[in-house]
Amino acid sequence: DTQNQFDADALTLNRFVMANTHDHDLVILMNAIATSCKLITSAVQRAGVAKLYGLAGEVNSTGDDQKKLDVLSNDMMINALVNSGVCAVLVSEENEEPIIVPPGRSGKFCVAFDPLDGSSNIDCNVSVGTIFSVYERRPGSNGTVEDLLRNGGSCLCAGYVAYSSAVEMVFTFKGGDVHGFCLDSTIGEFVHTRNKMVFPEDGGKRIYSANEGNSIHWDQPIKDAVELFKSGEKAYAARYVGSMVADIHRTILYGGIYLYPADNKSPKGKLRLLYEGIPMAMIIEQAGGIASTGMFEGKIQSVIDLVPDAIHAKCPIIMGGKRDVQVVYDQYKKAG
Ligand code: AHM
Ligand code: MG
Repeated sequence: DTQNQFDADALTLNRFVMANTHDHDLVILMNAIATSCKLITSAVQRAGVAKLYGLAGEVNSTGDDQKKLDVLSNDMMINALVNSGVCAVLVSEENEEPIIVPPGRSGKFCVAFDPLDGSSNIDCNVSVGTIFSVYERRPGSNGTVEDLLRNGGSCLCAGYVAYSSAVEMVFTFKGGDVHGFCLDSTIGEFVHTRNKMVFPEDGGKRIYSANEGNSIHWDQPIKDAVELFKSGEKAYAARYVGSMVADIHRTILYGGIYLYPADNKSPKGKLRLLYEGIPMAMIIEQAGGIASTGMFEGKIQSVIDLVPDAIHAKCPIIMGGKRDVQVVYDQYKKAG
């Protein structure tokens, strides 16, 4: 059997988006996002030779401003999105304030993103990622942050890109299936490689993923759940990259659970609701998993239902397959 390496009918991301929406502006938007992710790929892969490591704001020996990779990635995304002509408001992890696109170039979409997530991994070439979520302006609005401060049910589509041993985008439209696209560097396109991604039926590999260095600060139910994972008949493996995109990607593909819970130092956890929690929750749930913040006042709270009260609001995260998230819920129920 010879393998044909050339697909005369490649399903590129662009073609996939065109086939699945009648909205031409959304095709333009996704094209701009894909282009910025290709630029970020180039910057990540050339970071060493291009001297992109280190702190922003430093001046290098030749007197040029050194740009930290995450600042550069942010500029790449903002420039692509502003000039796409289809965006009204941008919220980036890197910008304290929202970016309101000037009227001449303004369009109907509002995009929240973390251009290069996993900051602690950037300078040692460990996997990093981009996360994004897309909303539409509310009727009558010219584009304000209020268009983004809505629950995840208003999110039109969401995705992440893992810059890793391969570069892969995982993307979903609201209510749709989850699809994977690998960047084929020989043609410079994201090509469809995973159809309808779903959590392993039986829960998959027994893996828990959390920064256990924080465990003394965790709530008792989280401590108990992790203890159960470790002491059960089939002990769980610990896997934690420290880049949300990489940890979530593995969790969907192999199974398991990812936690960045609230603790007594950070009552809302660490991760940001708008451009980390909601897009990942949408992807996880549409792949058949559960994305929760935990249990409050006897009720299970899902990430998707939360309304951010500020663009950089945080939320606790407990995401994964049903088998494993249920273990956490059970500990909350026990604790009452
Ligand atoms: P960042 O936005 O500063 O990169 O922080 C987000 C990252 C996530 O990718 C990751 O899951 C988490 O922070 C890791 O945090 P910690 O280093 O506390 O374990
Ligand atoms: Mg981040």
